Amino acid sequence: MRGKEQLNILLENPSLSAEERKITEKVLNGVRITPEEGLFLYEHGTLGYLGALANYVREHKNGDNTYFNRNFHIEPTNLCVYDCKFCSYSRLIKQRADSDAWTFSMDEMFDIVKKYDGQPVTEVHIVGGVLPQYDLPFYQELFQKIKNHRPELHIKALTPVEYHYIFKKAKVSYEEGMQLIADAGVGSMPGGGAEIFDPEIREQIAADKCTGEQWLRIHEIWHELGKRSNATILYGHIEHFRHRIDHMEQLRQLQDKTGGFQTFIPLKFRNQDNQMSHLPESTTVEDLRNYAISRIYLDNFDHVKAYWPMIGRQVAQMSLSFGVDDIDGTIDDTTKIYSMAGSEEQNPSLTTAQLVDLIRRSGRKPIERDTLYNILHDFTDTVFEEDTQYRGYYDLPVVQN
Ligand code: V47
Ligand code: SF4
Repeated sequence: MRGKEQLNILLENPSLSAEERKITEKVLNGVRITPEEGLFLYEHGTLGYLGALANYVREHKNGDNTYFNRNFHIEPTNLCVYDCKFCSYSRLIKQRADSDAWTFSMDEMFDIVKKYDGQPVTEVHIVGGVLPQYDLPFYQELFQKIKNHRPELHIKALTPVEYHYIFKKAKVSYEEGMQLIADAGVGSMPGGGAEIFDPEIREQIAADKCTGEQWLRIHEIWHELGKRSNATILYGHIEHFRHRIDHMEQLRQLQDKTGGFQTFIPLKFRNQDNQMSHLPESTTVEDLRNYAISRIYLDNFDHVKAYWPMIGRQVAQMSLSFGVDDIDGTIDDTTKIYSMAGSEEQNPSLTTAQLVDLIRRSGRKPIERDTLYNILHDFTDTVFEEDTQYRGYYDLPVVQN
């Protein structure tokens, strides 16, 4: 495998420092790195060095497989009772008359689901702002309606931010609430709302919503029900490297306990039209370094995802050489969170042919998965009739059969 050869070449390099050599040998032997070593990587790891380590881990776990799915989003509302400083998407309830505010009714959300009847999507991702009318009975009814209509569609819905709020309002415990949600048909939980667990940073950027501890507890209960979920980090704002390590350490420990996390999704802070717009965004080099360190640090996570509507399809493509093995889905222009925050992707939508092309032109294998990473189709040798408008950035020859 290329990754192993890269690491062996690295170890022959006489200019490798003693610390770099120690970490390289650990990674090669599948030994977990410590928080101090993680911090060393953030402070001293060059892009080339981190890429070699992360690519080894990626290929060891997933070979060249690069996963994607066919999905769409429903964002019930962009009004929110919370006021996260990084959020470009939400409007406070008092701004409900603004022309860019929306609140979908149950029927409107159900109409979005029906729009995909007969189309080969496998997942609906539901997440949005937090409002009192979207309470536990409302969501139970919505999920049941979707399941009755299309039982095989996987519902990936809501985060501990919403669950904490709706369970408190309904006066049910987290345990009771998560059971009710599972009974209503939710298949898995997306990774949002994690932001940064450190209480001091969290207080400054996302005061009032569920704490880091509560976020982790709700995932733990969900995993105990035999369900799977994702985890995110929001990085590149006021946090320091030590906060990123602390965040990943807490996830790594919970994963040791439950094994219920599937994917880690680093989310780059985007600075357009929010209360933290004065902060510069992280550079592409830092984004790639961050993907790589996440891949090296989270040795018990199977997958690392680059969410292309947030990072842009070019960097998503590059990230496949820095530990990433998943680039999310076709989306079909159904999410506004990142276009409103300044992403290069203003109307995020890729056809299956475009996604496949993007992955193949990075020299990897495009694999369609379902939400739980069951392989649905290997597109490595598929020739599409559709002429993809999109042209790859690494002009590797497209595999033909
Ligand atoms: O929790 C909001 C983030 C998250 C900004 O699980 C921002 O498969 C950067 O979690 N800059 C929601 N980030 C999205 C999310 C997600 C997305 C795709 C797939 C999955 C999955 C999960 O978006 C929020 C918050 O951390 N966010 N505003 C911003 N300005
Ligand atoms: Fe509300 Fe989520 Fe935006 Fe925070 S990030 S204000 S919880 S929509």
